[in-house]
Amino acid sequence: RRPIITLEEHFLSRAAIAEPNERNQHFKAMPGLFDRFVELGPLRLDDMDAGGVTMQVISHAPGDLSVDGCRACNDQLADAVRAHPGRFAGFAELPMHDPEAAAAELRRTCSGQDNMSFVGALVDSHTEAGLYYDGPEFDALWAEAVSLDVPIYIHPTWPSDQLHEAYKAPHLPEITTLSILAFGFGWHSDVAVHILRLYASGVFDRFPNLKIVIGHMGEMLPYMLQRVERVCTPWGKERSFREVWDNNLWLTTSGNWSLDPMACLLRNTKHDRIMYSVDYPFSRSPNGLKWLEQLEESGMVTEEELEGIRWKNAAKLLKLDLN
Ligand code: GRE
Ligand code: ZN
Repeated sequence: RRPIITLEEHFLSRAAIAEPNERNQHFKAMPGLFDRFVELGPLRLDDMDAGGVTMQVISHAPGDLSVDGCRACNDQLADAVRAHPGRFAGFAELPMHDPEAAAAELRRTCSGQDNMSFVGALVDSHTEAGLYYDGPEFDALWAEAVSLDVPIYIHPTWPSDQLHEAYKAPHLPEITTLSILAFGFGWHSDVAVHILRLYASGVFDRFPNLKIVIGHMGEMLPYMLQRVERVCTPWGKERSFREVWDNNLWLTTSGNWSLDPMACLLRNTKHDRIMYSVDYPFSRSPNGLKWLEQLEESGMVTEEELEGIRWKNAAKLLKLDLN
């Protein structure tokens, strides 16, 4: 069978369950999710096998963890990666409310110390307090990522209190508000806005080799790319948004099983930037496989491009050797 690597695959750590965080309650309320979420063994491997997935790059779920919580979470994940070589790899969880500690944890998990060999980090799009990462205090983290040559995956997270307050519709049930504000739409556009903030703040001028990954077919940016390029020109950065798009950003398909956004992506994004991902356990590998088959049948990509999307682009970015 041809290989598949997926890289937006989540788990919920023992540390997260131990730290009081009301957002974990959202996960408990999702039917059939919790058992698969906390597990790093047979249920996950069965789903991978059913969907033809060779290797999952596993990361934590959204929700800020303390500095100690992140360490414990990463230690738990590292054990699972060591127990399943060739099937599991790891993205670190970082305490983004403390950028220096986040940089230190990236170094600990990705530099081969402590018997760990993570391939990057996946971080929430903002801290629980609503802080984005475009301030100079995050330069220490970007510098560390560049020096280790590992990507940082920016993943949606639950709306901050400010966002929730601004967008809530008081006449709608809370779950409806949340689905509009979070997984149905809002947290995707929030990641897109975050990328624009990083660009406008000159992060990619200061760190021209920084590698950022975003999921869900590019979090709406491909659809808006031409307008962003036009409107962002006066921001006066050394590099255009297009240069950043082509050189600093990678995209995954995570749980977005339609060929429509893919058609847009294939038209305006370099094909070696596109990487297949499932978004387990929120989405299941067999559903992703069906989508991959539709993509193949559609004739939208060549055989070689399909291999890139299935695993080669990820293997190159993450320096993964499947054998
Ligand atoms: C995701 O990771 O994409 C996700 C969550 C929580 C709910 C739905 C969802 O983290 O898609
Ligand atoms: Zn996800």
